Amino acid sequence: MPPTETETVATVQVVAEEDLEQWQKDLQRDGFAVVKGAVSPEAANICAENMYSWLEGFGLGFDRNDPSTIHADKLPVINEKGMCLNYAVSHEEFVWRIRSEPGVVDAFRKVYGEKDVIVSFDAVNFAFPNRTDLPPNKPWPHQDQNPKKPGLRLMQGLVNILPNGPKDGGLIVCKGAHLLSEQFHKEMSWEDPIPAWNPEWYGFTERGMQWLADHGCEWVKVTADPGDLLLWDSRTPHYNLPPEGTTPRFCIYTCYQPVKDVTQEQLKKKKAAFESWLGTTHWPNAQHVGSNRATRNGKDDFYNRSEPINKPILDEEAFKLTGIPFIQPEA
Ligand SMILES: O=C(O)CCC(=O)C(=O)O
Ligand SMILES: [Fe+2]
Repeated sequence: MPPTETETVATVQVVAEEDLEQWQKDLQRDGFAVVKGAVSPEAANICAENMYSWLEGFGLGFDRNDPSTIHADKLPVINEKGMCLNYAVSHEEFVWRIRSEPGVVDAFRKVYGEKDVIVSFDAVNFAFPNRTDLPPNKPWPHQDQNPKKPGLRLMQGLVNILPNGPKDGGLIVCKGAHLLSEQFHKEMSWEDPIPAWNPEWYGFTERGMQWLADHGCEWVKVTADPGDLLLWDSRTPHYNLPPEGTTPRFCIYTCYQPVKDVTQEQLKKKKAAFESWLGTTHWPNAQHVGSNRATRNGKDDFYNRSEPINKPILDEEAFKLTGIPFIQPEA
């Protein structure tokens, strides 16, 4: 079934300007922001250890202390963008721990002005430097929102896990372009779009990039410490850069949506995804549900698995983030 469109509408936050924290002001003005220390450095460090152990646990030969083992043959399938999408990784305990960190969830509650939010069952990023065994990670500027649906509809997020300086790869955003998004899509609608795999996606062409430059928008590589939460408006053009030094770039994608923007049908789809340990995109409303089948050299990966190795233990608050408790009993 192709991914469906979502029914969410723009969410307007009614908070007086003087009550906003600095990062909220940055987010409104620039289309991105960093919430420093949303997760403690200790918790980020535990997550890093778990992420390395998870990779080593495949028994394919990857060893965190031996950079020569950074090779596709010795790792689960990770694409050139650093994304690992299968193997039920979206539901590993280390991922859920980050997703349910109060500093992360509360930032989204503030953004939306809503207490009841649900989380995406998103991918994880393991980007290692010097990956000559993979195709190059060429720029892939895009927005994760249907260009025909203007307004703020989704805030995206990721928790940065390792030190991430200017040369360490990771998120790069087009500053302020979220505010020009509607104008951009009106003026560029004549152009043949890059085929979109999902209606909630739009790829910027060279002409689109020129438009952004002509309108004074600059691209900014976001830097962060372990435990920082990076937020960006889904209308903000963005992609990620490969790390150029010796430090890998690890992150956990964490996107939340107000429950009120999600239909009962979508919540039921979400429940089914949770019960089968499947992932979604950044959209928490499960407009697209993925699979746990990675392919290696064109065949199903022998190392595929359909359950997380360490299943998450969700308390009441964390379980609410699945959306399941918001499903109304049938009349
Ligand atoms: O890895 C990143 O920083 C960004 C990836 C991306 O495009 C996204 O999460 O929407
Ligand atoms: Fe994206």
